[in-house]
Amino acid sequence: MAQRISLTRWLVEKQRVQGHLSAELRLLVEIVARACKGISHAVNKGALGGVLGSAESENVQGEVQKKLDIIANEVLIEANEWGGHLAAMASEEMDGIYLVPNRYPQGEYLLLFDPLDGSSNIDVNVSIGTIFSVLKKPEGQAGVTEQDFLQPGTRQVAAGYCIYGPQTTLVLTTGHGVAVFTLDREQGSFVLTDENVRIPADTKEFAINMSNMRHWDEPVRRYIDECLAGKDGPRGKDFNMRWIASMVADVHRILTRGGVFMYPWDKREPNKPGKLRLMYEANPMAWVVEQAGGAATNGRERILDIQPQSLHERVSVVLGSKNEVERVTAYHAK
Ligand code: P6P
Repeated sequence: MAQRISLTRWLVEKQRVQGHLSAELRLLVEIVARACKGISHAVNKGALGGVLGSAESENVQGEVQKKLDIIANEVLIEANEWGGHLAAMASEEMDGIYLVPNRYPQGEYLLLFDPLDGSSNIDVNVSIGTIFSVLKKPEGQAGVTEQDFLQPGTRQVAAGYCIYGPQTTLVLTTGHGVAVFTLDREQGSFVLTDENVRIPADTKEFAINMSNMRHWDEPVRRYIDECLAGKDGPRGKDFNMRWIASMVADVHRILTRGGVFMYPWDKREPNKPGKLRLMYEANPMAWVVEQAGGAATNGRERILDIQPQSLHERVSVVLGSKNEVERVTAYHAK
């Protein structure tokens, strides 16, 4: 049987042998992974843990929070605030940034996360996940402000997600490809199960919420119509469709077998560029996808190049198999 490599050993080798990350960043990733283990445990209890259903409160997005949204957020805050590797955190579930309390040592990293993405799937036992992104605090300044978080996705130093599905799987990049770790519940540790993940450049599978079709812009309608036309249409091949409505699950499928994921602008909210959040959904997923040989744009420009204007800003997302993303982008350019 192939030797099992734990997340810790893999990170130590990447730090010590290949110099891919600092000791502080390694500590951060290990702590986030441990927090995800805790979240996985709470998610897996479901109704037995009294954690399902609404928390009867709203987040900054105006969305009703689920009990597990708040639990996951608290687990990540409590796991990360004392370690000395962070200066501050930001979360989909919190209006402003969270400064590491003065009683703890201050670090050089900024951690952003969507603590539990896909909340609408919690109560129906469908895969959900945690998405995280790590930036460096700008050099040579004492405090931290929201402005310090507003860095383009190209400045991330680590990013990934943990999907709570039939397996609990951590997917990570530090800029040297994508590695996958599966939680061994008996040992309580993440074990390397794949690395140097590659997304096929072509696909026959698209992921989009079709119920919004009448609201899409013309280029998106054209692309989807051509997929639906199948082998007798301009694409000359039949397409399959998947829509799990948990970004982590749709992205994980694409990382595993290719595909294109789209959450485009639609005219229901013309002043919002899209539904998904740039800083802690689109940027980390875009980096993982690019590191696996895929592409990620907002329909027109590379997501990672977007200069954020606010912490919770939204963005249109087209990501996955490179040749498909490039086709959608070309249709927008016409
Ligand atoms: P819809 C989950 O709420 C989420 O933010 C993403 O994980 C997912 O891709 C999308 O929204 C689903 O949106 O409109 O299909 O429910």
